[in-house]
Amino acid sequence: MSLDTTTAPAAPTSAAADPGAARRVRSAGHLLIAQLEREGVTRVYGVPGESYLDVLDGLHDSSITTVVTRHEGGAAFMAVAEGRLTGRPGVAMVTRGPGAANAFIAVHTAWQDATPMILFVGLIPVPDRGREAFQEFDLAGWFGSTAKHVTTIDDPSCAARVVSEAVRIATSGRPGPVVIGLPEDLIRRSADGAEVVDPAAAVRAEPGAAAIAELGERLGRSERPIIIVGGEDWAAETGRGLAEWAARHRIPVASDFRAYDAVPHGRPGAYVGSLGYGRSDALARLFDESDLVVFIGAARTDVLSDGYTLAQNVETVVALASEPFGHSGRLDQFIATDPAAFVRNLPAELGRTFDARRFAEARDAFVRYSTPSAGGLANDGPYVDLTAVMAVLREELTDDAILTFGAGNHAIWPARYLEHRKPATLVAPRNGAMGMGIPAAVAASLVFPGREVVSIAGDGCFLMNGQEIATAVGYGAPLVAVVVDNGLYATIREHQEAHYPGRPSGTHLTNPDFAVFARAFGAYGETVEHARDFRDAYRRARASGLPAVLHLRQDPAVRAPATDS
Ligand SMILES: Cc1ncc(C[n+]2csc(CCOP(=O)(O)OP(=O)(O)O)c2C)c(N)n1
Ligand SMILES: [Mg+2]
Repeated sequence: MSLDTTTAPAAPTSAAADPGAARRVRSAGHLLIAQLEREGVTRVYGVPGESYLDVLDGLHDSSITTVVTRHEGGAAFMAVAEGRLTGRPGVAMVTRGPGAANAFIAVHTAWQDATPMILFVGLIPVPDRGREAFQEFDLAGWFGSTAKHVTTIDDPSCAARVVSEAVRIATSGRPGPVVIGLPEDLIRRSADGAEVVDPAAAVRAEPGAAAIAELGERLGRSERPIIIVGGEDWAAETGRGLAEWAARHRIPVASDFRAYDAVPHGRPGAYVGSLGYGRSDALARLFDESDLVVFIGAARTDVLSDGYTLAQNVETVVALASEPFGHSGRLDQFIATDPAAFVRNLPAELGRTFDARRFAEARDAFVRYSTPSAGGLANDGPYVDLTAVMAVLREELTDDAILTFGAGNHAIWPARYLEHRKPATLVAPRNGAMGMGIPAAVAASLVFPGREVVSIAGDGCFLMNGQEIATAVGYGAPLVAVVVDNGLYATIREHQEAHYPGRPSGTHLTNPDFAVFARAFGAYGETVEHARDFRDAYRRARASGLPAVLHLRQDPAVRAPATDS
């Protein structure tokens, strides 16, 4: 244990001589780490700073693994990914102004995506506050509108309580990020004998019988209901249970943007696709023409409703663990519940079924839309057909393979064509943050060693945090990154072509050789020239046991497959 002898009481020479000594002299920084251990945290991600040395010192003798990353954006995205995959807050640690600024993108992601995370930020010493001290910044001013809670440990004896409350706040109700400031001088001080506290359980909301009865009445009156799922907390039995219930009653189940893994895509066959960017026209119509929408863990946001246009005035029930944040348009009933409790409380039988033809057509449309053509496997040209690659990946991926991506057109292919059979198999930012895919894949691989982890990355997205391949190599995280190199920020180029035809501006990229780049990090790197070579390349990448990058050149003229044609 390290002590700041200027601030901690002098320790007796032998703990045996004074058994209470170890307790009394524990610093706030060390107590904070002990509380994280008590909360079950096994891993933290971070870039060090001199502002939180005592916390780093506390990690030295702890059971917690410190994953040292190359950029705070990488660290904080890894924490978000861990939160998404486990339902427990992922933890990141960064230094003051510059470090906090780098981590900001992931806090915004956790905020908009409702994902539990805790960000610790080293701060300047208390006496220096308000003096434009080196790297000083306003923690609450920066994060106040983008976190569920922002606080600073200003009393060393409160360190454990603050950490425990952060876990509860991050996981209860609508999950989200909590930011905790650590003044450099304060965390070195003695915690004054304060001890770890019992971990606080997340608070869960159960739907009342009256709410379920009212929902039953609404379903009784409805002819064309649809269920839309989203958010966190979809355990396997919850997703499967809902899908089976919906299939029995012939109610189609769609998902929110990037919540594709909430219910199984295959049997029992209730899933009809995802709304949001890349959605099919058939699904948008089904949603718009429904007469009752039941949201579970989701709300009618702009992304899900094509910019506040779809199904705005349809009878609507929202079942959510907290207030219907971001909901637009009509709202007839709000049920405070997490998805598991909601599904558990559904009446086993409604005593009726809905239009079997509507249900079957919606399902057929989904199957058609989500089945990739393997035709591109025959192509000989200089570019790789990504749809054919998806056809191969669909066959290669195991049931519990974890898929990650950031943002860009390349993400439309896996979203459309790759199946999710189990929950917690997708990490992708609902706030559209580029640069999440690679750190998310690193975290996924560390949290679930042995599981297959694949990231589909654009050439733009990959190099926003692609340096975390070094972290993957350093910690042994054998993810496979498929880099789609089209020499463009193609998503934005596509918008330009629509709104400013013939005037491309600021959307081209000059790329490295991504396979060589990977090898320079000690990872496996290979360029795949043709789609038909992808399967073997993928198997070689997996067999290498290393983090791997497969580099694919995509025709820059190809646009995202986001139409029903
Ligand atoms: C951090 C961040 N910066 C900028 C954007 C705006 N943006 C959205 S998609 C995109 C282009 C993505 O390029 P790439 O990863 O190469 O994918 P492509 O569209 O070419 O498939 C940009 C710049 C964003 N969503 N996130
Ligand atoms: Mg690109």
